[in-house]
Amino acid sequence: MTVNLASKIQKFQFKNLFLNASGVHCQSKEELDDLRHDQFSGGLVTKSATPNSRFGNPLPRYHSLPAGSINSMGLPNEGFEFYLDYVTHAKMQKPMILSVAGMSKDEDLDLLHQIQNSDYQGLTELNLSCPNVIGKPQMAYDFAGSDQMLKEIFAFFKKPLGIKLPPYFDLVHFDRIAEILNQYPLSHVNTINSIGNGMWVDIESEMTVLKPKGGFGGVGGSIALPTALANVRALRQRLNSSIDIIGTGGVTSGRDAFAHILCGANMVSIGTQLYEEGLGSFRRINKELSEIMERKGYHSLDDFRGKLKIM
Ligand code: OXC
Repeated sequence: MTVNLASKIQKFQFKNLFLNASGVHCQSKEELDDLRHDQFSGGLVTKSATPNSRFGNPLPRYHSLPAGSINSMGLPNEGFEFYLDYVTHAKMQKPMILSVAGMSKDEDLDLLHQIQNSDYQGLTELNLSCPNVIGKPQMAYDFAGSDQMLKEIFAFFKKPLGIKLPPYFDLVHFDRIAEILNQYPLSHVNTINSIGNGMWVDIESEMTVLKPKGGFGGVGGSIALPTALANVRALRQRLNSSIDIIGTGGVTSGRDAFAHILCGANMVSIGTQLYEEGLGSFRRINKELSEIMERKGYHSLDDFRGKLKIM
């Protein structure tokens, strides 16, 4: 039996459901080219672009944990023009998502104006949830502010636009954010960004493992899987069916990807595991997911997407 891992966001067809998580292996031209040519990833997401190139936070700013990672990169990137040019002109092997993150609401609006006025016709994703920029709160935790911002954005932005969300932890917050997002013609939400402002301590040196922000950083990898699954599930239950979901967080195997799809994910992205294992993770996780589907007699993702059973 052959299984089909094809999926889509709106009209954009991906030959399989796997993406890199924004931030991992997607900053330089070489990294983006690697992803574009990799036959086991379905699409790619760029590093979140800020108006100008940035070095990001001081090093060390990434640390592997026993079951995941903690980072405080601080949006190092080549600047908006570089990424807009890449996604507009690179010979397409697969659909690409342009991720953007201004340092303020005005910068977000300005970046989106530039995309609206450009030749780019693909998917854009506004990152409202980076936990690591000093002095910049995670916008998507400000419900009224996010609502107002989306209102201003959709007054002029007519291209496909999704947003990257932080994890929510209270059912009331799922209700609130979904109620806001459902008012707007979003192409998708990408959930979750790393779990913000965690801490890891090296007891020998009695020091934090990260330098920026006094050692606080975003937690990802296996540790984040239960939170990611809950966010995918809770949002799928609440969002309009017209809004697709990219499940991000804690995917290290085909089993984890299968769980994300059962919770309702249309696409699945791989962050910490891609960083730790490299591009080969796409091939392995593809194979593992296909084997699970074969064993269960599923031909396509639609056979089980969102069909999580409750005990
Ligand atoms: N989430 C982001 O949105 N950005 C990066 N890290 C993270 O966990 C970063 O650049 O800090």
